[in-house]
Amino acid sequence: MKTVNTFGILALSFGLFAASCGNSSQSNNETVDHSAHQAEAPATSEAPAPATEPAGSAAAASNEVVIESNDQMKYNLSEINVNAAEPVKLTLKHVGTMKNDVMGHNVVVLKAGADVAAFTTAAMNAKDKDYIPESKDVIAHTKVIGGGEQDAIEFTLPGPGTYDFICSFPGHAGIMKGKIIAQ
Ligand SMILES: [Cu+2]
Repeated sequence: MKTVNTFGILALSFGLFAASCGNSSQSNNETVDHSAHQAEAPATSEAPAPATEPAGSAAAASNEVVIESNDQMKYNLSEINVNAAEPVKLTLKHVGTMKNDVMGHNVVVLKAGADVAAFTTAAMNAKDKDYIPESKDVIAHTKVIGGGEQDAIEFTLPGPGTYDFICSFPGHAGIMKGKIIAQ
């Protein structure tokens, strides 16, 4: 029994060590990441964006959109107002820790009037295509990301209107959905 306790303490202190180690290495990411995945290096350098939902500005049109997603299968935004005449830069961040095969998220922007339910069903069977089935209704989409990752896309909407966006990871679109209102 004593060995179990000792092991528990060791595991705990290792966990703490690993956590503090993770924090300190994060500040050094700029040098460390060069040899690693290039796609993630700019992600971390852009990361220190402050809170993305200042309560008052939700209705103000901005074409620089940041959507957060989490381990609770939620986006932090359900309505996004943009200027229809200009390109939209949309960044999806996964602020959770779960991997993309378990709690993966994306953002799929669909054409106005798209059959969201039909698209969602088709997406379930499109795992080999990153859950983006062949469809005329897709305007743009991010890749499926896991905790700690982000992906940015840029697209231009066809014109003023209301566009559905969803997460097409199986089982998520019922909750992870919203509207882009372009004026
Ligand atoms: Cu999702």
